[in-house]
Order: sequence, then C-alpha cells, then structure tokens
Amino acid sequence: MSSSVLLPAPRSVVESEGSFTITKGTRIVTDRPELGDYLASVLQPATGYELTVSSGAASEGDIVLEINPNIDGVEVGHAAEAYRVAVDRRTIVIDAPADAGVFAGIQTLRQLLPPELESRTPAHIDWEVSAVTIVDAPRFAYRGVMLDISRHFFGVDTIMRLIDQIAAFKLNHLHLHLSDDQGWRIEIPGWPELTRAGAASQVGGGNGGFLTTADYEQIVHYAASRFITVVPEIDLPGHTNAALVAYPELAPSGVTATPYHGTEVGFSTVDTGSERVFEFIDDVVGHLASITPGPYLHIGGDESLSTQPDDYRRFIARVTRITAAHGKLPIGWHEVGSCDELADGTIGQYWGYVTPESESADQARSIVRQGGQLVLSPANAVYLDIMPEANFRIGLDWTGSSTPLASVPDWDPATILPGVDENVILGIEAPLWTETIETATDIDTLVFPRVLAVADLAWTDAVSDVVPRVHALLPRLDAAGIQYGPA
Ligand code: TNX
Repeated sequence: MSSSVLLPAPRSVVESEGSFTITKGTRIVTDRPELGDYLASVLQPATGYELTVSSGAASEGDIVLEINPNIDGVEVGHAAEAYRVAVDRRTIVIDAPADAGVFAGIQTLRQLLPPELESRTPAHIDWEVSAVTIVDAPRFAYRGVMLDISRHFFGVDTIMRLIDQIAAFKLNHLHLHLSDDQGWRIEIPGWPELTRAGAASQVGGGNGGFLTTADYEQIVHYAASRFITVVPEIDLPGHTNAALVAYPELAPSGVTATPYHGTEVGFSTVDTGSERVFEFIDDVVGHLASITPGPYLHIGGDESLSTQPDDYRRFIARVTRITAAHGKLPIGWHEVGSCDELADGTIGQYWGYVTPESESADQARSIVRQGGQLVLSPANAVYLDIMPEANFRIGLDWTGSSTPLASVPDWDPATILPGVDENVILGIEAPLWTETIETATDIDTLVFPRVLAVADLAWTDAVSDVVPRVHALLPRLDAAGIQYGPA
C-alpha cells in the first residue's frame, strides 16, 4: 500500500513492514467508552461493521485507545493534544496524555484508511492500514473557524455538520458570530424583542432566525464531543443595528434604527453613555457566559465607525471588564487595541492584511503589550468569504484580489506582525462571513478545500507542499459529500 496523505502533517511518521486490516471481528478496547463509541461510529457507515467497544486487556486484532502520560519519541508541544498512533500487523494502538489527543489520533487513523471510509454507505473494500508509528502534537493551541450566522442565519444542523467537517482536520475552536446589523441570533432571557424584531430578517430580506438557549446548548455539547470549543461573539458597540431595532432605548438619542438587509458596515452604534446599555450588556454577557463552557467570550469591537474614538475606548475598557467579571476571557477584533485599559488577558483577533496596513499592527501590538495573546486571521489569506477565484459566484473581494488555495498558507504566523513573537500567538482562525452565503452548499464551497490549508498551518511546524497534499485529499472530501470549491 502507498503511504497516505496526512493533513495536518504530523511531526514524525515512521513506516514499517506489514499492515493491519479492520474486519467485522475487530474490537475497540478502551477505558474511554465515549471515545470508543465515537471511533466505532466513524468506522460504521462505510465498513458496515458494528465494532464492539470493550474495556479490559487487549489482544491481537484489537484497536486500543488509551491514556498514557508518557508518549515519547518527539517533543510534544501542546501536550493536551499530543498523541501517538502505532500500527503493526497485530494491533492499532492510539495513546495520548489526554482524551483530546486520543481524539486527534483517531482523526489521523481515519486518514490512514482508504478515502471511501468517509462515505455514508458501505464500500466493499479491504480496510487495510499500513504499519506505521506517528507521534504528533500541534504548533498552536487555538485552531479555529468562524461562522457568521447573522448576515444569513444557519441553524443547529448546519452548524453540527460544520463541526464534524472541521474536527476531522484537528481544528478545535468554532467561533459563532451571533449578532450584527442584519440580525440578532441568540435568545437572551428578559430581552424577548432581540429574537422577535431583531431576528426577523437577514441580508436580502429573507426570514432570518435565531438559536434558542437549548439550540445553543446542543451545539456546545456536540462541539465538546468533537473536542471543539465554542466561542460566542456579540459584536459591540458597532454592528448593532438589529439590537437597536429590537430595543430603541439602546440607540444614541435621535437615532431610529430600521431593519437592515444590505451589506454595508460601520453605520450603527449603541449609546456608549447610557447605563441602560451596560445593563443590557451585563445581561447578554452573563447569559452567554452561563451557557458557554469554554474560556472565551468575543465582544467584537470592529469597524465601530459611528462611535466617537474616546467613547469607544471607554466602552471597550468597561465591556472587557464586564466579560471578565462573568468569568470569561474577552476576545476582541484588533481595533480593541486602541483602548489601553483592557481587562487583564484580553485577546486580540488580528484581521488586517498579511502585510499590515495603517494602525492594525499597532493595535495588535498594544493588545500584546497589555498582556494579551493574539489569534491571527489575516483577511487576504484566511478569510474564507473572500472569493477563491476572480468573479466567483459567491464571496467578496474587498481585499483587492481573490484568495486561491495556494495563497492561504503563504504567510508566516511567527513574522506577520513585526515585534510579535510566536509565544504570544494563541493560534489561527479562518472566518466565514456570510453576506453572500445562503446555503449549506455555499458554506462547503467557500470553506473547502481552503480550510485544509488553514488546518495545516495551525497544526504543523514545517508547512510544505500544502497544495498537492490538499489535492490528494479531494477523493476523501468527495466521499464525505462535501461540495468543495476551486482547488
Ligand atoms: C469585515 S472582519 C468585517 C465584517 C465583514 C467582513 C467581510 C471584521 C472584523 N469585520 O463585518 O463581514 O469584513 O469580509
């Protein structure tokens, strides 16, 4: 058997003689039943096998999943996700210091099997894995995708599908952009108009929608089962037209908001001088914090062009404190770095260009100077809503050109921002803004295959040959039924 394409590329791959074949008699042996059941569920549709998951002693013919504090062989970076996969003629053993690592190892095992594994219907082939030992760990702790469910609304099923798709490539954060000018998409107790008037429409004037608390909890729970942390965002103080439609009292005096179905930015702001606005924010942040197990809560802060700069800085200082008071680490788009009184540890999300322009790099450095880390989302490299080729049927091109697959990894996270060292870079996130995205197929088309290059860049130390490796994975995406865009 030829060696498999692995993406992200692992740290160390040592091939040896022979192979292991998964049959209907293969057992999954583990003390971690949830991980065992998960592996069985990954293998079931295409193999047709209902593999037994049991605990106790392993023997020849078994797939073993186990926690092992000492996997050695390579230096293991972010140890929580480090893992080893060892395949020989007798067994497949996936071991790791923590469950997240076992899960990552399961994703590697998937890619060691034929691409037909990803099909929903049985394929009558040999499920053979060549003998190999892989030891691996990620470069960055935060490897994310953002989905904007405000410009166009997407519900639980579409979001869970995206979770499964990205988990397969070891992405571990899903940022949900839950509010913007066009729609407020999350239920908040005590503020019913947010999801009545505020969620009634979307870009183009369609029906909109919102997540109930139960929907959100279902998403968070499903994401956790895939070792993905959900990062909720409420965009403030701009990008708030939908909230102002719902509660006119939150608007600056003299401003009357009306429902907005277009795609301009920068025209809305809450009244940053109103105590009622801070009560509102305390309720919103408090509720989101209470239903979000992950450590982060994103407060937006981008493109607040209708907020006076002094007001903006005071506002951001206070909102980061409110967020911290509810036990969450605030994240803000890099503009929050214009404030020099950020709550401790506030994280910045850099969305400037690969070659920084205007104040974007200074604002990012200000966040680092105040003790925060950065998530990197350079718009002309990893914005998934930017067209993959000129004049594409969907997507934007405000970055000045399209972003083909080859451009996605064509930058160095360690040097993109002069004066910002790798040790303050928490990770990389690829946002999908949805001004032009209306269906789950549109999501597939803009996310894939480019997100694979993001996943590789965020995990792998020495990125190389991403484009041919992505091409080699396309049969796997086909088998999974992913309607990917230009490769
Ligand atoms: C800029 S990126 C925005 C969004 C738009 C996006 C379109 C950022 C923090 N703000 O409001 O949807 O461009 O690419």
